[in-house]
Amino acid sequence: MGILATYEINRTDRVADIAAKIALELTVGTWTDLPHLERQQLQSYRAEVVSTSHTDTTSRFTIRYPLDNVSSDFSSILTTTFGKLSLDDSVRLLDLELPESLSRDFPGAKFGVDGIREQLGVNDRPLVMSIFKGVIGRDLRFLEQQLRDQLSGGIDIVKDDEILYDNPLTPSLERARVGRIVLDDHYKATGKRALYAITLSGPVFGLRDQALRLIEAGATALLFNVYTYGLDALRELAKDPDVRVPILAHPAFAGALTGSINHSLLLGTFIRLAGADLTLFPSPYGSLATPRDEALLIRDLSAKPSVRKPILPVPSAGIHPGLVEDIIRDFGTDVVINAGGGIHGHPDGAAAGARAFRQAIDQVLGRAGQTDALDVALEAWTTR
Ligand code: 1AE
Repeated sequence: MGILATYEINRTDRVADIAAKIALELTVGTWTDLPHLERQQLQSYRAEVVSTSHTDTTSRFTIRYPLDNVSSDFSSILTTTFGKLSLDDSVRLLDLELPESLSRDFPGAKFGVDGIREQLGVNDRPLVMSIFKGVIGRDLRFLEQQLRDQLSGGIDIVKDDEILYDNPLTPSLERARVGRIVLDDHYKATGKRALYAITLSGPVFGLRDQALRLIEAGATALLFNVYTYGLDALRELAKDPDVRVPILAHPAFAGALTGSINHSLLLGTFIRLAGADLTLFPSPYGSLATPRDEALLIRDLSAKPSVRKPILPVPSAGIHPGLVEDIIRDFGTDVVINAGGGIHGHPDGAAAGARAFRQAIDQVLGRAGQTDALDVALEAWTTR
């Protein structure tokens, strides 16, 4: 029992000594001997090195931290395991494992893969998500039309851009209200359910109230910039029984941490522990690429058997219909294909952009169907 943290350092000599020193420092809190420290006192609190290994140039070691050293939240767990240590450029945090005894405080996603699929009534293909684009400086009427266009092309989930907060031209509560009308109209006309994730923003202590106001006003999902608010903010929202809509975790700002924490830990393990239903991350294909092995690890960590529900990986950024084959090959069908520019930049408009993605999925899954919108997209984005 305890928390297991695995680190990497850029050296291969004296690894056992260094690991033991780190374990002691992160128990005692300082670098030097303390006259008042007693062997007895440390016995049940002392972190211990459980393994070390090395390659030609780097070493790894795992330290187990007693549960008694932390409280049941990200803040204390991350401070104990990688607080001051994160400021040492030569050390990288690779992995963190919490014992199942903490699952009451880290219950994970409310909906997960099955819950989202059930809400959307889609079980046999990847989901398609699109992102509002170019909405800053435009009013609600513009936003409403963009939403209608995206849905009419067959989108399952529409999300706000992460840079669209509460603002005078398109206030979040109005987006929730208008969005719900559009989603309901779409359902009446097509029998197809869809979700619209609204950016949850504003003062940190008011997030819960704001989430409840948005849901009351009609929000069917929330987009949350988790690394600007903190993992515990997401965990509290996801755990809250009154926040009864799926939460999409956006990776904004996570890149500020990837210098010393792996992408897969930040955007896979932590996000699933914190309770998001979808985790967005840069795909391994675009210019903003996540290293391929790390992106595939996020896929595996999202689905890994656990007491927590599996969540949906959302490889994003620079996605266009020509990449659908790669995405399905690498991520399978329990994935969300997410595009902003790849929808709105379609030469025939957003509805055609959405249709192109649905047509690409049908083609890759070997289903017959039209390819008119797809052909135009491929011409635009794969032959340049
Ligand atoms: C990594 C998240 C991607 C995202 O939020 C976003 O807005 C992508 O936009 P496009 O698809 O690259 O235009």
